[in-house]
Amino acid sequence: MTHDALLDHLRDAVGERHCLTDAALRASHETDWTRRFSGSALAVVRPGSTDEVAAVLRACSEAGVGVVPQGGNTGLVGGSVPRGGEVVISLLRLTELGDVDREAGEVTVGAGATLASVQAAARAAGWDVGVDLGGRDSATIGGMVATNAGGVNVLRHGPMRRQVLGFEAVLADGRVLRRLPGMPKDNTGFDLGGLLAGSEGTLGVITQVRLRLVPRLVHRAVAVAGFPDAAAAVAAASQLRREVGSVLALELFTDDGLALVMRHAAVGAPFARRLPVYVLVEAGSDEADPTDSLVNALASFEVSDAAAVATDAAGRHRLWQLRERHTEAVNAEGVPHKLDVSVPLSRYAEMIEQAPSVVRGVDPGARTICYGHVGDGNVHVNVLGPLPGDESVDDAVLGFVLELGGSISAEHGIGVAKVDWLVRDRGETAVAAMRAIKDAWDPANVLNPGVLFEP
Ligand code: FAD
Ligand code: 2HG
Ligand code: ZN
Repeated sequence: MTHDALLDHLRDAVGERHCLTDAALRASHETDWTRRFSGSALAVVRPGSTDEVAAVLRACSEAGVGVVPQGGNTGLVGGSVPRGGEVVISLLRLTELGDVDREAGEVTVGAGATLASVQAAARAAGWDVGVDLGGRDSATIGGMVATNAGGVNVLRHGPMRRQVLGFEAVLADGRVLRRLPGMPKDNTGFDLGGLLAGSEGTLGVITQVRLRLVPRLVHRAVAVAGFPDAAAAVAAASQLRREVGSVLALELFTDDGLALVMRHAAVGAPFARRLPVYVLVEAGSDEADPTDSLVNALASFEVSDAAAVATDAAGRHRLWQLRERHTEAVNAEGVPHKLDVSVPLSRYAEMIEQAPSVVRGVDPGARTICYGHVGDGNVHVNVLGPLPGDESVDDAVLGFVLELGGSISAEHGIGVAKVDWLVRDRGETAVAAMRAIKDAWDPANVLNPGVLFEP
């Protein structure tokens, strides 16, 4: 099939208005959030139903043209944008929110619904979504399942895969896999929803998700405390986890990152004294107020004058901004190399302290800013300076992570950014097993070619 014939099929499938070929209209779909990854698409299509998604996939399969699924385009490993010549299938019109099942604590949502919209619906019904992350206003549930997103509450509720009870997805050849609503107990062979979680658009296009919800918390308290070094901060985080039973989030950032956030996000310091490393902790409960146990635990830290606690919504939000706005503050300084990794907790402080010198070892002029979810052993190493295509700092940091016994991707996935590293982390046999699944589900490699595996 020629490209012109394919475009005719795509217009028939989704309607002329939703098949974008004009360069200006395609542009926002062709560059990722970091601006490190971009490519041009043959077209961007915006189907409005599962049937239209299926028609798009059938046409692209027949034409032998690759398809890049895209939700909110907040992914940080380059998997949501074209490499050159593919059709981008944007799921942003699939925003339907089903009624929240108040008894079961479950809801079925369209893949294009944003996390914030689902949180609002769940909260209005006395429930909440188990995963929360800074990109909530744009990140979609489909994208979050596809990347198995983690975020700030993994400690309590696990990543996105754990929230999936049921799903609907379209395979590369247009066939529809559906297991809706899905049951909390469903031992009927392979967990296909679990397999789609973390498949990064390479196995199927997710069109609906049945989510398990978690109880909405009535009492919440947030604190930020400063420490003289990463080892003291990690030790304090462990202590908070042991002593404050209702810990929901444990985050870490450094004074370099705080300075960036204060510069770009117009947020004030949490307290007068500046220290090299900070821990943000949130505790939450639907029964008892956790403030006292949090304050008691903080009082035992050596640097007890460098702590701020907030219980009201505005104060909690202010403290959270210090951590959440790192991503945009880093972006405001340049095009970052983002290395989302995890290491055993016993090596976490070493990772935070050593990452800048590992980077300087290959690029003396580069700047390194580290922050992350210390409760999960997850560090976000952000490097500013190297050109987007220069992978030397990526290689140095990821090599160091493997030496520490960690994982080269904690929560953002592999995308196109870490394809070369997948086999070094998981080994030949595991990657061959993944490849066999990919070949069985998508033998012509239509779905997201170049993501997870070499094209
Ligand atoms: P996209 O970026 O559009 O796509 C991501 C991947 O999923 C791509 O490979 C794409 O092809 C695939 N995909 C998208 N939709 C579908 C679908 N319907 N079916 C099949 N495949 C699909 N991530 C975390 O894990 N934790 C965080 O704390 C976190 N915080 C963030 C904060 C900010 C400010 C930003 C910008 C990003 C953050 N992220 C975080 C990364 C990002 O938000 C997540 O990866 C999110 O899951 C991506 O959702 P999305 O809808 O934007 O997907
Ligand atoms: C976060 O935890 C996100 O803020 C983004 O996962 C991480 O900016 C990053 O590198
Ligand atoms: Zn993160």
